[in-house]
Amino acid sequence: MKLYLFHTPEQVPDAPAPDCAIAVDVLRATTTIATALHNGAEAVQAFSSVDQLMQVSDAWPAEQRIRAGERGGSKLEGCDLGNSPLDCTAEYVGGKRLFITTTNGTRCLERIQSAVTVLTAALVNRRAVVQHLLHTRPETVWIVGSGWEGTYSLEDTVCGGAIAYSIANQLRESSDAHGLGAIAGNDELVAAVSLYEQWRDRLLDLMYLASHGKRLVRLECFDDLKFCAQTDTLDLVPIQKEPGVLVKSYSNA
Ligand code: 3SL
Repeated sequence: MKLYLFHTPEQVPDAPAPDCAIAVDVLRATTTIATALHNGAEAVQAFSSVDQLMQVSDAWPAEQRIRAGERGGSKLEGCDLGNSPLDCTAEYVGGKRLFITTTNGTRCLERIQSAVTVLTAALVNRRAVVQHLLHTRPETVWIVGSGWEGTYSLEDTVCGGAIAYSIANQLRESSDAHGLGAIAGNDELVAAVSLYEQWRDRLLDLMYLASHGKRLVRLECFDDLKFCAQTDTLDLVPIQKEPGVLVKSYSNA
């Protein structure tokens, strides 16, 4: 298994699609997706375009759909929700399909949707994603940060580092490989592991340091930052079942 980290969807090469590609948007799209599926949403359908989301969701029974839309951190008019994972309670999303569009996260998903397997990861479901990778052993894995409009983001990189750190440790422990040296596909991945090692006990502090964290602080999303900074709290893996549609899988499925 070789892991490659790309900081933004723009950095993803035009190479043949990998066996597995993972979209990461810790603040907040992939945390929201994991939370909605954990709390019983039937599926999450992601769109980069608002118009397309409205068009497709219009064809869905109104009582079985929720529209979540965010741009620049704020809720879009005409949507039921913005992009706060805290709004995705079991009472609200249970049994429903969440149609979602966000500034960067859903665009990132679209960029990698032709990979053989497509997953989403956040800090909250890091362990489940790691277990899924160790169980399925894809040969090539791309971990793709959503960033912010083409630029690097600390929170996505630290999550990629957290995934790689855990895989390297577990392979080392079971002595069927040699840790990071055996799995690192590019320099970005090694740097991401160092970032995680430095901040692993202060992830909430890192969220506050991150430029998008500061944007969310300006919008007073303090509880969201706290929720998104938690590690290994949700035991599920969002997996693409058809382009743009994610359903719940578990780590050993
Ligand atoms: O960029 C995105 O896709 C969003 O997750 C941004 S926000 O956290 O909802 O502001």
